[in-house]
Amino acid sequence: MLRYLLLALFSATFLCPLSAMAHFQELIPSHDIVSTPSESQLSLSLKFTHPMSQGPLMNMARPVQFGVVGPEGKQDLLATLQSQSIQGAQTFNAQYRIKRPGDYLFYVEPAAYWEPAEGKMIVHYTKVVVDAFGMEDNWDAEIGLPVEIVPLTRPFGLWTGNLFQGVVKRNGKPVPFAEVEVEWRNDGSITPPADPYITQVVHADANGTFSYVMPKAGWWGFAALLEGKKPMKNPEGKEVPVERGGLIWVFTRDMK
Ligand SMILES: [Cu+2]
Repeated sequence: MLRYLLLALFSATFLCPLSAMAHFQELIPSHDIVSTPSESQLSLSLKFTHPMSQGPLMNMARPVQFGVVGPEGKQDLLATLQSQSIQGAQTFNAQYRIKRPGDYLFYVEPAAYWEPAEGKMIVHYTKVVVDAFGMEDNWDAEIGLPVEIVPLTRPFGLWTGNLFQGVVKRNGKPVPFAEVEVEWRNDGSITPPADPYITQVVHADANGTFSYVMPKAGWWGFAALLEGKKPMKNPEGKEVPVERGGLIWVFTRDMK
């Protein structure tokens, strides 16, 4: 009996319902734009979840890389990660103080996640750009992640209804016709009328460029999903395919 209870609990916590298959690594800063010194103490939240469905959370092991590319160059911030358990899943938080004007590209390479429901390992290289004190000088920089979305649209200061465009790159080269999943980070105000509304899907064009108009205020996650060229071992030691995703998060505000 206990065994079944534990199994049920485990499934509820760590397996994903079929209607919420799109996993998104979240990397959400407390401010997307820093304009006053009081906003310069950022906190960043790292969760592996289903943003439009508001969960469930998947367990994150300690990330492989976490850092920022900013006016002082590249900084390793792995040691600043604080782990936190929410609904039985591990998540992370970090604090970062912005000291100089410029664009700060925060990024994470999470540990590979085993998704039994899809029979694959998942690695979502994720970034978010915070602009400080109006410098706007480096938002289109490439961090050099194995899969990365390079924004063509400046990824901050966006209105609701703006078009977001980016180029999907693998090892620095555009990926023609790459699939990009898009989700809005639901605050509870939207109930998707049917499953296809949970995750929007667009393809890049022949040059690897994709476009999406964001219809609501809040955080939008763009996930370019590529199949890794080499398999990876799952926790049982079996070779399985790897989903290598490149994600970027952008924030929109209503014009009012
Ligand atoms: Cu999931």
